This record gives sequence, structure tokens and C-alpha cells, in this order.
Amino acid sequence: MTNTKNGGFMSDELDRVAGNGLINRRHLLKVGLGGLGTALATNTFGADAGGKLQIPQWSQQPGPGTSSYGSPSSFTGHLQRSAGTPNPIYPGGGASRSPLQHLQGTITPNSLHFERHHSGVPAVDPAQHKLVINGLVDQPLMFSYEDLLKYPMVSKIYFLECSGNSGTLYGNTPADGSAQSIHGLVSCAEWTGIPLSTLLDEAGVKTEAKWIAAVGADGASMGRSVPLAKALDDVMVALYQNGEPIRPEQGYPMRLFVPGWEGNISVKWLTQLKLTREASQFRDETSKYTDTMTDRRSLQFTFPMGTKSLITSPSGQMSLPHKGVYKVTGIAWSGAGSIRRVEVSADGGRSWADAMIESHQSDKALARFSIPWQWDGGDGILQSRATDSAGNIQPSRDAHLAERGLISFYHYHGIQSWGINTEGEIKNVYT
Ligand SMILES: Nc1nc2c(c(=O)[nH]1)N[C@H]1C(S)=C(S)[C@@H](COP(=O)(O)O)O[C@H]1N2
Ligand SMILES: [Mo]
Repeated sequence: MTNTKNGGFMSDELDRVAGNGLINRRHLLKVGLGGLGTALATNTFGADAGGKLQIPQWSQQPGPGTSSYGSPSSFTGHLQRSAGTPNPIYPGGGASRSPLQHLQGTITPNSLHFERHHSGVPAVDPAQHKLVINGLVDQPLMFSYEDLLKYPMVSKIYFLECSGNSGTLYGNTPADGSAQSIHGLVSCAEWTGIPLSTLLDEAGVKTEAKWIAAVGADGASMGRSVPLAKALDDVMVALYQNGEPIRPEQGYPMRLFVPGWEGNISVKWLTQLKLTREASQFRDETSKYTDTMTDRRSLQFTFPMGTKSLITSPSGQMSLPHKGVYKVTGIAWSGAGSIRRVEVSADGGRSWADAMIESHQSDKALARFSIPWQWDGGDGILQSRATDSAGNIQPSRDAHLAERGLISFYHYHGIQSWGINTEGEIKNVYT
């Protein structure tokens, strides 16, 4: 490896691992990126500087002191959720999306966690809120917020994804969108709460009970039916999100959290859990959140989210400022387990190379991947393809549509294609 004058490296010495410029994932570790930043050349700090070392203004006097509640840097104002236009006949309803293209790592800051509300955010007073467990139980129970805080809790990192995420990609023409506008209905947090099995044990579930009706305290009274087996497996009543009480937007003071399953079933502002023989057939599992297949029959209770990945940078509506080596990075997740492998292609799927997994690879959590890529100024199509611990491989868009048809809107998890033109402009494309 020879350093060039500008601190980069000769392109013909790069270890190419797939077509159109993909470079061995280990290169980023060894040499950093050529051509993106200003190199630490000897004449910046060295003896032949020929000028005075500049001491920045912020190093010349003390800054403000401590604060009681922190806020992000004023230089990160571009980190914003984006919301659609409100609908006057649907007050409080709508969604806001996480700015995936500006995030690194796997945890979504609470202020940027995506939101999906069917009837706005209720102002729930924890001192008056109650959680009831009733129906087919030996002993119906009612808990206050204070009661629940006394139980042992677990902390787990899980993604949450709305089943409507990426649904625009069912459309015939590729939407001109960004990672945020197309895929921003996924986020990931450390959720802390009480395993639902603990509370169900206390109530004593009768043998006839097979489902749990979970209902929220919002104006929509959103309800969903949870199969008992899942409820006893990894479902929790979550009270904390990334170390602070769950945000009002995420269900303060408590939400059901159903790992790996469509976001809608993680009922926010949770107020009732009723044990039943059958599913309750709530509005949100009959008219909505069912998937109509090509033969016009509808699938109901399609809970787990598919194996999915997405390059977040570079991505839609960004542009590459110059030829050179870029870090391609993105996120991957699966409702069926952990992420085992992510491959990246720069030539529209003709050849693939393994990306590096930069993060933990835990169950039903986002994973972060990266791979270096040299853009030589030509056309290209960047794609990523995830494999999970259950052996599921993320399908191409065509394979996904062949399976699900075009009537359904939910559970899109096909491979995302970002097309690059000779100007370096990046667009959502279909291959
Ligand atoms: N009570 C209640 N729970 C709810 C909703 C709601 O509107 N009301 N929205 C659901 C939907 S559709 C999704 S995708 C997730 C979104 O969770 P978030 O807003 O914390 O991201 O919450 C679910 N739980
Ligand atoms: Mo959703």
C-alpha cells in the first residue's frame, strides 16, 4: 500500500472484491478512506508549516457550564424526523420518520424514534393510569405505574418497524425518495420493562386462554390480539426506552413491546390485557393490517417482519461530490432472529461482496454494516442483501412482489436499489 501525495491510496492497489469498485471490507480498518477528508500531511502540523498554528475560538475561553437536561449540538440541526401532511378528518393521525441517512450505529435517539399514531399522543398522567389484566385468568389484577416499577425488569435492544414501512416500493414507478422518506418507519432502542410472563403468572392464565387482547388508552383505543405463546416468550410491558421513561410519542407511561413483529401490535399507552379464547378481531386486524394476495384472499396475523437491509449512506437524494473511495454503510434486521451476513453489490446484483458487520448481532435488533467502495465516475447500482440466523435471505424486489402481489401494501422487505449516475446523483430505482 503506497500513500499518494494527498494521503489516499492508489486505486490499482486496492483489493477489489466485487464488480464496479467494491473493496475488501478490511481496507477501512487499515488505511481509512482515500480522498474524503483532508489528509494529515506533514505540512499541516510539522516543522515546515510556514505559518502559525491556529487555535480555534472555542479553545480560547471557557464555555457555558453544566445544564440540567442536555440537548444535541447546535450543529446537528439537520437531524430531524420528517412527517407527512396532517389530514384534517383524521386528527392526530399520521407518522414521522427517522433520518436514517444521518445516523450511525444501531440505536435511534429517543427524539428521532419514528412515530405512528392513529389518534395523536394522549397526555397520560402516570398517577392516574391503570393497567388491567382480566378475562380468562384466575385472579384479575390492576396495576398502577408505581406498582409496576417494583417488578424486576429486563433490558433488551430491539428494532421496531411499522408494517407499512417501505410500502411505496409496491408502486409501479420508483418514488423519488430518501432513506428516511422511503424506509424511515424503523427504529431501534434499548427497551426496559417487565416480562409479560411475570404478570401473567401472577394473574394465573386459565388453560382455555389462547390469545391476549391488548388495548391502548389513546383516543383510537387501538387494540390488537397477541397469541399467548408469543406473549409468554419475549413480550414485555416496556417502561423505559434508552434509559429514560418511554417518551409520550412511544407510549408513556407504558407500552406493550412485541419483539420482531409488525409495529402495530406493540400497543402504546397500554391499559388492558384481556385473556381470550379467540383473537378479538379488532379494527386494526381486520380492515387494516391484513395483506390481500393476488387471488384476493387476505392473510391475517402476518406478524413477523421480514429479513431486510438497506444502505443508508450513500442513499437516495444524496450526491457523491467527487470520484474516490466512499464508505457504504447501512442497517439490517430480521423479525426471525439476528443478522448473520450482509452482502453489498455496486453493479445492480451481478456480483456481491461481504460487508463488515460493525455492531452487535443480537436477536431482533438492528445491525450496522459497512464496506468501502470506489466510485470511478460511472453509473452504478448499490444494493444490500441480508441473511438472518434462521437462514432467510432478503429477496429481490421481483421475488418479493411475486410472493406478495401488488394489492398488499404491508411487509415490504425487498432489496433496495440506489442508482448512481455519472453526475454522482443517487436515486431510488428498480432493476
Ligand atoms: N395505542 C396505540 N398503540 C399503537 C399505535 C397507536 O396509534 N395507538 N400505533 C401502532 C403502530 S401502527 C406502530 S407502527 C407503532 C409505532 O410505535 P412508535 O410510534 O413508538 O414508533 O405503535 C403501534 N401502537
Ligand atoms: Mo404501523
